[in-house]
Amino acid sequence: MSDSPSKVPSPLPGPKGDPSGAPVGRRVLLGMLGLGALGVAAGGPIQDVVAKGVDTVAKNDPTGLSDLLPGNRFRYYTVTSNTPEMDETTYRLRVEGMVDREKTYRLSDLAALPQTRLVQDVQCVTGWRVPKTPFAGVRLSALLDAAGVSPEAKAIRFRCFDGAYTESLTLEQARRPDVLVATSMEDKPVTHAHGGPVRLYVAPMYFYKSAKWLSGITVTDEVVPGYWEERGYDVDAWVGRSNGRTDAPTV
Ligand SMILES: Nc1nc2c(c(=O)[nH]1)N[C@H]1C(S)=C(S)[C@@H](COP(=O)(O)O)O[C@H]1N2
Ligand SMILES: [Mo]
Repeated sequence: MSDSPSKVPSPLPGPKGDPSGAPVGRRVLLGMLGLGALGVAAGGPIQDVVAKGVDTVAKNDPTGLSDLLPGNRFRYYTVTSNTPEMDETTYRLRVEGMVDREKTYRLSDLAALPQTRLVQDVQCVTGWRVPKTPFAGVRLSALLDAAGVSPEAKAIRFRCFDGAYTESLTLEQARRPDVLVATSMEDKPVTHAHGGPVRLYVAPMYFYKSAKWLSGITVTDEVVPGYWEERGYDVDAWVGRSNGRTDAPTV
């Protein structure tokens, strides 16, 4: 069962709580656990401490830092305790809302569409960055065009099969050529941990916009703030131009 998001206490005082503009909760907690210097610590002699710290974080940090593998460049985030696994036979992506033609895609349908590959840095809002990460898949704009978006539509709401996470984009943002419905990450199928088989990839924005385990794309007439956006992060999450950190260490 998924944790209900309403039961998760809000970890973030929001930007107004910190004059530097950086979200506070997770950063302070990581600092207390000595995880701030993790880029240095991972793989080093204090691995055990780090592992214990991660365990503590996983239990006490509702921001959902669930796993952090030394040697792996990514940190894994989830706001739920478990998420079902989906594959070729079970996975479905629903496109609906203010469109002429609602449609349900299987993985094979997505694979049959024109593919786009992008290589840019991944940047998490809490200050870690993974340089030059390839993502590939179908442009979100292609799925919107296929659906025929209503002229009154203004925004997109994304749903995830973890049952809890949501995200949002304006229609204009969603139509950018660097926004993908991604089926590949680091030139391999997106793994379950990274939100596979299909995740959103919003290249110009902080990584929280890139919803994992994507299951629904609803065209709406207004932006509905997503999971982290209800908890203090900017809806317009442009890297370097919103309330995330820009002084990110590389991990
Ligand atoms: N469904 C879902 N998508 C999500 C999240 C999440 O908790 N659940 N976390 C977001 C955040 S804050 C980040 S940094 C990235 C992490 O992606 P990764 O686990 O592949 O590193 O996923 C984003 N998408
Ligand atoms: Mo993040």
